[in-house]
Amino acid sequence: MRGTVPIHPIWATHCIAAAKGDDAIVINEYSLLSRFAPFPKPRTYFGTPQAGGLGWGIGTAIGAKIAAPERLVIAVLGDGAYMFGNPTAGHLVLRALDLPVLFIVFNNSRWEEVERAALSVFPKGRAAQANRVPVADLGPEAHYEHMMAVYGGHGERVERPEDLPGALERAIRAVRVEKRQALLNLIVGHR
Ligand SMILES: Cc1ncc(C[n+]2csc(CCOP(=O)(O)OP(=O)(O)O)c2C)c(N)n1
Repeated sequence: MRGTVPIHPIWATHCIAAAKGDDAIVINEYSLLSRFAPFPKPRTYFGTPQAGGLGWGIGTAIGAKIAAPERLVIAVLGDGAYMFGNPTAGHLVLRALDLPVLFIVFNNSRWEEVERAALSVFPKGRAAQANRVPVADLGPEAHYEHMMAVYGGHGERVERPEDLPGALERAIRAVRVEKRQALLNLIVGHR
């Protein structure tokens, strides 16, 4: 997994688990593969509730940071989940309150979950014959790291798996030491 390009979500999960520390609060809207990330301390991991519609993650991360401003809060989001979470408002609020959160966007330029559902129901349908599945396609690829230029944060795009540990270290330093929000735009492949 560690050499796979685009970055494999298992490698990304492994690197996040290694970098976050035991006390961090992780808000996971789908993309972190939690079976590959141990959470030894209670109340450090929050996944999407059954009632949650897409877009739950950003607001939840803001709430967690307000509740525990001294803790590192990491929001792991798919690009679809990020987009649905009203990111411009979310980043603005964090900046206004001076509460930095680390956002890690697993950017596969698609709603993979929707793609998977369509193909499982219609394995020989039109979607299966398309290079890019209609309705699930979020391309062309977006440069979400630039959102941080708008809101005074630290943004990086990560394409190579070997660059991820260093990028996580820099982003966590930006949040913890510089007190700036941060966003890593990880270009990832299929789960
Ligand atoms: C309000 C709302 N609309 C649609 C859905 C259906 N839905 C479930 S997962 C998903 C796509 C998530 O995309 P992304 O966050 O990019 O993760 P990926 O599936 O690509 O890993 C969608 C649209 C939903 N859960 N809630």
